[in-house]
Amino acid sequence: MKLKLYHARWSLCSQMVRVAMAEKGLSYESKPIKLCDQYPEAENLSLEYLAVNPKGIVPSLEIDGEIVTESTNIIKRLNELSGEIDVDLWPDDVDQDLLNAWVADTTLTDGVPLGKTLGTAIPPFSVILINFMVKKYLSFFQAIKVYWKHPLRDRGRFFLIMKFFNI
Ligand SMILES: N[C@@H](CCC(=O)N[C@@H](CS)C(=O)NCC(=O)O)C(=O)O
Repeated sequence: MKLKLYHARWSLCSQMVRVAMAEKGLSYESKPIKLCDQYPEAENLSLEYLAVNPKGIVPSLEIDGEIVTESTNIIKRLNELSGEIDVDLWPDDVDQDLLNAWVADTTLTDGVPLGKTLGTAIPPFSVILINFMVKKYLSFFQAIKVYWKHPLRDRGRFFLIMKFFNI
């Protein structure tokens, strides 16, 4: 079985998946993606990466050619695979509605307003770091490009605002 993980070093969502893979003892090909908030290359907005994940976000996992996106989906899917370590990351002997609700509450979920759940309360803290990176590493033109190209319109707007203001 061939696993390829598209991820970014500072990304918490990527980190969740990296931890899950380490816990299962699964080895994988690592494909670091230079995110548009820090790198002018903005690899997450490249045509090549958008073909993998049309939202232009990480992580994404390729399992023998099949693409799985969204950290929680990825972890659920990873649990079906056998690695070197026999561990159950998504137990089915517990109330699934409760488990799903708990996971939804602690995950960064698109469409949920920031601060509404525990998971969406985390980004406002990392905003300071992202704001710093955007100001330091993105030129004016790159910030405009991100604004135009980002498939998640809110994020494109957010990065552009960060270039000029402190949030
Ligand atoms: N709900 C998604 C969120 C993924 C996400 O927002 N990833 C961030 C890094 S933590 C990202 O790709 N940011 C780059 C961008 O928005 O341009 C998941 O859990 O996988």
